[in-house]
Amino acid sequence: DDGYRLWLKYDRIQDAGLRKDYQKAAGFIASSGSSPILTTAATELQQGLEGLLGQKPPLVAPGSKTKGGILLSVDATANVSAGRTLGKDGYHIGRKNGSLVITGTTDAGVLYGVFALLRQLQTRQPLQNIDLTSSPKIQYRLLNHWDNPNGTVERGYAGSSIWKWYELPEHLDPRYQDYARANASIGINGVVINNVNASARYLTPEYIEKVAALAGVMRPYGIRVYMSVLWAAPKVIGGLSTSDPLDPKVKQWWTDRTNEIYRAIPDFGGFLVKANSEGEPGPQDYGRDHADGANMLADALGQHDGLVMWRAFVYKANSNGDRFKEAYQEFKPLDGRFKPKTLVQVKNGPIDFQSREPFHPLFGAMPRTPLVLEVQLTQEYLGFATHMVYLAPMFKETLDADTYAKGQGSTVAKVVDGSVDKHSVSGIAGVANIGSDRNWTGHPMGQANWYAFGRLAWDHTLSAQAIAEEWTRMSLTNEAPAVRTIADVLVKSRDIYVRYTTPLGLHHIMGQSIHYGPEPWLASSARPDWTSVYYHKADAAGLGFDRTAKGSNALGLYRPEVQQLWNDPQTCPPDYLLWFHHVGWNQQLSTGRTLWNELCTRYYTGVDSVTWMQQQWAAVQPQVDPELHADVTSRLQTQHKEALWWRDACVLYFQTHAKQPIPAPFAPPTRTLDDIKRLVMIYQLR
Ligand code: BDP
Repeated sequence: DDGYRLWLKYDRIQDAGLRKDYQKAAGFIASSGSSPILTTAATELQQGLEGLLGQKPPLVAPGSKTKGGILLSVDATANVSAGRTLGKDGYHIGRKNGSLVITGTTDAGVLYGVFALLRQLQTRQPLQNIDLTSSPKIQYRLLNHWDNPNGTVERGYAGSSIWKWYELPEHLDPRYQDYARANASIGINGVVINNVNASARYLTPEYIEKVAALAGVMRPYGIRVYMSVLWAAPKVIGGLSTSDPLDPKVKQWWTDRTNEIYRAIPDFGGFLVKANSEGEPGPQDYGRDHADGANMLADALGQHDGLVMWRAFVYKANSNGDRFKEAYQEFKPLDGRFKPKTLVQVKNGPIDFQSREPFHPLFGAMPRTPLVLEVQLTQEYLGFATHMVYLAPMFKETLDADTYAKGQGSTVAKVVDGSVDKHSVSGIAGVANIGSDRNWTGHPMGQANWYAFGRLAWDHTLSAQAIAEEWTRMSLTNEAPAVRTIADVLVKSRDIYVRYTTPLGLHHIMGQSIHYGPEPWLASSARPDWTSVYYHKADAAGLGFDRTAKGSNALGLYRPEVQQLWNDPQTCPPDYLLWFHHVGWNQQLSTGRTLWNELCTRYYTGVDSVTWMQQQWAAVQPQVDPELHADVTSRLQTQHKEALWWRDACVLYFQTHAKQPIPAPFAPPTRTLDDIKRLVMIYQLR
């Protein structure tokens, strides 16, 4: 198994009895319509069932048969029962007159219902009394590709881009369709095709035609395409002397471009913008603000059914404050200024996709603006495609965090799904971990992160554990003990990664620029907030960034209830401790150990836990495809080697400040800090 088929393997069900039961329920497929999406739904169902059951149910005309088959129907007003209404794109799967009926409120709802039914079979669930209702909690569920026109992928670790721009629009790689299927199967309904550090190319007629060709592949799967746009495009390709959003010529240019896009792609999704961030141009270059820029684009979209997603990932050049606070300071005052259909896209945490961050303080702070939650599936700071890190627990940590914006229970999830502030649009974005590698994600287990993102975008109340089990059953094995073992490893993997890299709330101490491996000693860079010492603040007294009122007071950006959670070093959960406090080396923590001892304990047990992961993985070898199993085994070896690298680098470096021995029972590293610095240097040679 080379992993290409992802979680849509549809291998024949081995249990003959079960297969018979399913076959009885799937004698034929009748669809009430023939729109492109409904056609996809029927074909997907037919193909999936053929694989799983070994026989292909015929497609029959509606009404020609009633018993023992599967009926697909659209009913915009479908109400399942009192209190269980279906939302837009929702579905119900039930039984009626001896057949299974999949009802969607839209064509896409039927397609999602089809994949849900297939999932039941793939995970071996009974169909007798099936009565399943589900509607997406978030409306726009998007992948963000950081793909460049030359085929490279920013922060991509799974080969190059899947988009072959030079071959488009004439040649359509069959892979595009497989990509669309995979997304539709987990409810993803939008794709931003290019890097936020955007090229102006996509706005030219030549590239619009190419994007339109991709949109044509996505459309029958209920997926719309979006573009990241370069703010300076009017100057770069439009021949204008300015890109000032209030300049009439600039407005006209964007309006014309937008109309041109909609002529080619009538269901175009809209624009994603990174502006005045990390050197990208933006409205501030002309003395305007983010709202001026976003609103101008919203005007350009006019009557078209499209969105503007404006990113809040900003931190000013030469700021000498705390980077943690910058997006908040720039965006909070703009709340209420954004036009309808303009959303602000906010990363899960205030710094940048670290392995653990407190939730971004903008969540709950901009009640008049719909906020898109942006998470990262590509493991930029989490070991690329070599470390096994299942991200659902991390996404859940953010989604379940309580902002207290409208009292207790105002979780980030409810801010994002619009229920806290009664927004009618809602969105979530995952920065894709997909590339041209045969198995799509490099690390075979990285597929679980793509899968989990889609499932949580659809329903953020699902548990990380349940998603891990479901994915494992669909992708690796259906044997219960092995499923339990693998899901257990997955669910614990993120905490393990945190332990051997950045325990206790340490953050941003990784290799400069490359963001791989440890570099806690990094003290000079183009900006102070690109160094490590800026974030860990190790000195003779202790470790950690004081963000209380005595320090940067970033904590003050949160509601009092949240502040209370993190304000006191004695009661602050250890996982967040060094995010908010500078703690003495000998200070006793709630764990009963001193900071120094706890730090060492976490680094050492983190590495031991990777050994445990290796053992667990070895134990499921009989149940997993040999090629796939061997692939993960080898990656776990690298992970173990690099966990040791992280551990030794960090304990040896922090020891130069703490000036204490490695506590028993742990054995001090056998290599020196200089040995490790050399390793890091090798990875940074050009
Ligand atoms: C950082 C990445 C950088 C991205 C940036 C962003 O290092 O490559 O361009 O985020 O999100 O994490 O814009």
